[in-house]
Amino acid sequence: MRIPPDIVSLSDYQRYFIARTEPTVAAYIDGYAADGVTMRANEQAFSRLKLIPRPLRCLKGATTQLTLFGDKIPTPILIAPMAYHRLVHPQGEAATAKAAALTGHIFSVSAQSSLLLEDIALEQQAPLWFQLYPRRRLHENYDLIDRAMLSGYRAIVVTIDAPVSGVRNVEQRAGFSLPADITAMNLTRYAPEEIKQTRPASPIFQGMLDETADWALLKSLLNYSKLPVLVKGIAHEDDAAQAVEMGVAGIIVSNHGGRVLDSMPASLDLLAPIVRRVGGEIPVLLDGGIRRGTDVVKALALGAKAVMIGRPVLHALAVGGLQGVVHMLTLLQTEFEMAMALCGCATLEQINSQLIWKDDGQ
Ligand code: FNR
Ligand code: LAC
Repeated sequence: MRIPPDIVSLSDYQRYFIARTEPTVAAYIDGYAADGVTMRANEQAFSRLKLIPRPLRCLKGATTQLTLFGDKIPTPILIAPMAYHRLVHPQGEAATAKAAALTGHIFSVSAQSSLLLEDIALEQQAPLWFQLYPRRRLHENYDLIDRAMLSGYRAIVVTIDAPVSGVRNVEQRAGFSLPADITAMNLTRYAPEEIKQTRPASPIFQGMLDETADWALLKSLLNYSKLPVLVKGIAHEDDAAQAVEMGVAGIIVSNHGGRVLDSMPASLDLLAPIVRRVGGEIPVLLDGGIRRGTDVVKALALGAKAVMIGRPVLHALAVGGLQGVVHMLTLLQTEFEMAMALCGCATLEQINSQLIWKDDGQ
């Protein structure tokens, strides 16, 4: 696939994605819950913060390298778990994994990937994490953890913020439904999760929520997994503290890209209290609205150890396949390195809250 020469930033990929993608699929991927209050807040939070650079510092030997759970990784920018990459490209997650391998980015594969987690892992060099939506039947969670471990995945991400999907009006208006040839391949071997609907007028409270994940289930997964377990979707500092007490290896501060509870604050705004409370004990990651290298600097300045990017990965996969994802990741990494250099930071440790402009006039 030829990449259009006027794609020079992540938003350019979004522009081409919207122009070229079937509208129902674009509605699913770029969609949000309800009115998009949270999704917009994610991006606005980044543009609201301003950076105050510190030139003339020594930049010799500058690097973006970090160590996460014992693995040395070249960049703090990770690929967030997203369902069904084959919606936008026939090679789906296999292409994304190859792009991750080529560029050294960790790729977090979704439980709802459109290829088997085992097949995605065949793109060996990619450092992979596996994301799990907790399932009602405990043994199925254990089976998924075993499968991920046997396939060489390095960590498990348990996503806790979506016991039900959000109010997906954008998808509904567009009439999105999953095409017949795309399924959550990892999950087809398990019996469908039955929804007991005892009172038709109340489908959510009387049916779907009877056996959703709770702290006890999280504890079971932590006891079972030999891989580090991160929890994705923590928003409150008390929950962060409880998760750390239980033994999670990391926390991903996230509002699911504004796709679940509309009216949540920007994920960037949720970050600082959580970092203050538990940042010294475990790595705290952040996702939601990262589109520029300066956004990565801002997230790290407020205490994130690393960040994840979501939609731009699917935009690039749709527009340019494997090369598109490599190109997009390279654009963001280059912007990040430029921003670090311009701010006077030679290492990730040097990115701190002193870089954030305190606008006393406001
Ligand atoms: C997601 N996200 C998501 N999260 C997760 O834990 N499991 C999943 O299967 C999915 N699926 C998914 C599909 C699509 C199409 C999108 C856009 C997102 C949420 C994702 O991991 C991440 O939290 C957000 O996408 C981050 O926000 P940005 O970067 O998209 O603004
Ligand atoms: C989504 C689900 C798959 O956000 O997490 O679409």
